[in-house]
Amino acid sequence: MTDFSEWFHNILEEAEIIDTRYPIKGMHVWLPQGFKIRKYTLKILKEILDEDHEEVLFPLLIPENELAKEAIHVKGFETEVYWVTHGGLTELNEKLALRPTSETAMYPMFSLWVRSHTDLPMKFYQVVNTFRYETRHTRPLIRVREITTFEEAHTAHASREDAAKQVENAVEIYKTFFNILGIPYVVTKRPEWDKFPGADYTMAFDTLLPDGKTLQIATVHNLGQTFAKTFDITYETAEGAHEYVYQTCYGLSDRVIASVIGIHGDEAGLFLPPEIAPYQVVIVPIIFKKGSEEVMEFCRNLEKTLKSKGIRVHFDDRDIRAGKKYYEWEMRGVPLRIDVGPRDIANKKVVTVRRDEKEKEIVDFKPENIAEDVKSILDDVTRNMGDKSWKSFNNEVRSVETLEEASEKISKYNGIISFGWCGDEACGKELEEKINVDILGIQGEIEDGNVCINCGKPAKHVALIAKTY
Ligand code: PR8
Repeated sequence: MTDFSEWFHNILEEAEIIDTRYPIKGMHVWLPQGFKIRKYTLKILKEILDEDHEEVLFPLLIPENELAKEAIHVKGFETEVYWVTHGGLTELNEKLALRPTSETAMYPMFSLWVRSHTDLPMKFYQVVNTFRYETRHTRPLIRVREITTFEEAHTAHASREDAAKQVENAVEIYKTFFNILGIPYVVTKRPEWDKFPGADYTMAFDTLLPDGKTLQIATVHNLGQTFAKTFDITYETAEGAHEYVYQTCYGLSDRVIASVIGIHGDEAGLFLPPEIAPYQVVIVPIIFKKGSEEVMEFCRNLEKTLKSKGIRVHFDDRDIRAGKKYYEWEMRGVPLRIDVGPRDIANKKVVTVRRDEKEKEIVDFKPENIAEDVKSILDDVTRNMGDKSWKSFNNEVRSVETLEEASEKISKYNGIISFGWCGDEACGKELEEKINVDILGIQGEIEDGNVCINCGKPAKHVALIAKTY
């Protein structure tokens, strides 16, 4: 892929994922193909969250006085909020914000709902659209002004320890989710100056797009008691005392779909993990004049059999060249193709072609086994996609000993650089400026004896830097 940005825009259009021609900057239309990918992606995420969260749905509008209550939070979002000022011709008494995120919509209600320690923990999530007037360069699915697929979870707990545990749980939830999609990531604790407005600390997931720049694909925030104090969310302990709750929130967005597209795609186009592919299998008849009805009939039956076993399959019976069909389904990312010709039927075989391996494979055709055979190939495709993407991701994470080395590696390859850092804010910001990168965050403690690559003082953490989206 020579120019990722160009490739990405082309594929969104060619594979009919979204239409970017909507006449508002940063707002796009999901087309049927894209919408299906989005739907199946959300299905996976919801299944994981539903295990111990309740799904809810809050209003889109937030009164100005609620949004303004949490000073640090509102400061962080003040340049990004869209305002509703009129109802028809009437100017509203109070401006209403289009939610940029829903803390200030939800927490006044949490204050009404949380009563006793028996109400805790409380874990809610919603998938909604949020609006952020982004001033940086917008890009479809990557930096949008209407985030159409904003999954946000909000939890309340009785103790600091429980909230910290929930942060770890949420990190595990997102790991499970990204692993299913074969999206590789690093998890870091964001530096103080880059944490969520109002949070005690922020854990973030970053992946790498093919141009070597990182994309933040999910964040998990420990909110401590900041919002609980602002919105008066208290509970009665077993002993009858009244305490503020501890809170966390975590979320992700359309960027997940951008990552799936970017990470697995190639020169031939999209390559979708079977779990989220609108069609997991496409059947292509190879017909010559003679015996063509027999082939069509066989394909129809095969489609029926696979469908009845829950496989998303499509029989492409259009009267066009098979080669054209191959090209088109490959571009649309279908993970598995099955070709059927008269000779195959006679030999009780079908030909399978995986999107990740161009060689054909001859599979024995037994009607009672074929669905299982196909499922096992699809599972193998999923595994292979994850192995491949992690392997190339790991190759792009480089450890350095000096600032010069960091600078050289970044300008040569981009990617992620790991190094020893003292943890000091002024030093971190200086380093970012010197070599024009962002500190993603810290990954943990470092062995004694290491020094900070910027200031030379003892290093406290392993930190990561990258060029970021
Ligand atoms: C929260 N509150 O809001 P966060 N376009 C696409 N994706 C975006 C954009 C954008 N303009 N801005 C952010 N994201 C917390 C947690 C409720 C849930 C994605 O956190 O502001 C990023 O992947 O960090 C980000 O990690 C995620 O939304 C959550 O946004």
